[in-house]
Amino acid sequence: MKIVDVKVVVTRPGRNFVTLKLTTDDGLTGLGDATLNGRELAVVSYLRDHIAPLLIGLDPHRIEDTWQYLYRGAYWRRGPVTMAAIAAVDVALWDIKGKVAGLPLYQLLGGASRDRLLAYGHASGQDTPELLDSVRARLAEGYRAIRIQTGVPGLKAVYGVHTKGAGSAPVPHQQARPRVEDWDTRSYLSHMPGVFETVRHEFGPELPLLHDAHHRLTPLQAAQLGKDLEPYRLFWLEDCTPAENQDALRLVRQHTTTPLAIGEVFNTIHDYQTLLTDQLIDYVRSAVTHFGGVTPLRKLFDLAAVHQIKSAVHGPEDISPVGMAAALHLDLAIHNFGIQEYSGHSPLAGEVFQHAYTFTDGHLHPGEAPGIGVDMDESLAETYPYERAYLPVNRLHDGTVHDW
Ligand code: GCO
Ligand code: MG
Repeated sequence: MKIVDVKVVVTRPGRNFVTLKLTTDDGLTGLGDATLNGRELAVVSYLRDHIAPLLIGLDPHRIEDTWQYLYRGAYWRRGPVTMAAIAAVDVALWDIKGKVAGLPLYQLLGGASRDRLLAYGHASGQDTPELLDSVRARLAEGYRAIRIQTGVPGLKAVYGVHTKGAGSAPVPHQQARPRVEDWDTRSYLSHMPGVFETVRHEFGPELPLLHDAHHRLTPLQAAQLGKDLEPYRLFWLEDCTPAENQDALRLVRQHTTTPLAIGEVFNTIHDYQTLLTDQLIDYVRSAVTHFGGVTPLRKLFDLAAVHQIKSAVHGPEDISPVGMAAALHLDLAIHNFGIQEYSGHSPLAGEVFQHAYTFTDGHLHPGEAPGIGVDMDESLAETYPYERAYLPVNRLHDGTVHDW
């Protein structure tokens, strides 16, 4: 079998997605997600200009070999653009292999290790009453685990928090120029424990609660927050410090028993090395889409398992249904599954990408369709052209740029 066609589709059914489609001489097709939110076209060029010419004529069954060929062959390794492009190829090849076998991808990865996958959803509010309403709404949708984010007194806009009165419609974070949000760590640190106290009081001790600090804290501030939140038994505190410095987590770890999750911006196993071998975290957050695909993420999860660390694949709306499907097959197959982030997608995205995976009673399942189980309606995709959309930036009150 040979790859005879390579196509990159950019579409915006509500938000931008980049999808790779490979076709074989047998007429089989495979899809891969290559969406890098806010920098989408860089990956499109990497795929169209530098990867597509290499794929024509290759045997699609040689997944590991193709991965190594693209990773090592480029000489310039790692980085989100490179790894998103390689991820799309890897997932498309797994999709084809599943279709040849007539099996869903999770069967090729060893078969199911569980019946269903616990998902967590997002609740947020400008203030605590609005947050409580949002938690109620997620519970009504079936979620059994919930990430809570809230506005902070004195701050105009905090990433991940919905606009007042907008129900579940997100703040338009992504605009033609980056939206400027504001930040003050002291106000945030003094506000959060009270928020968790109220949420625990309202919903009881059993509901798994998560929180994302989105890389905004120093190790000392993160250690303080982790300690202050201990009474509320978080499922995890996510991305408490900037991700580049693995050793930052050591200080946090030494001072708090709040579980720690990190890794959505990592793109190779090397970014995790100290975190895993020194057991400085509890959950790894990388997405199939940004980590070079199913092949390397499987290796990461296996190394994490040795250190009693679990999976928690990144699953915001900017991971397309193609990337989400690939994650769910891997989640189902590995032993050390922890939880899966899931916010769903807009109805428009659901029309462009029809998928076999399901969300029922707060749990996901990848479905039984061969391969990853996603079909793309290309003519519909063409009717939603790309629009430039930046993520926000954050500034302190004196104007200094800060992590958002
Ligand atoms: C999460 C994330 C996302 C990212 C987004 C950036 O935990 O879901 O932090 O909301 O910010 O994926 O594109
Ligand atoms: Mg996050």
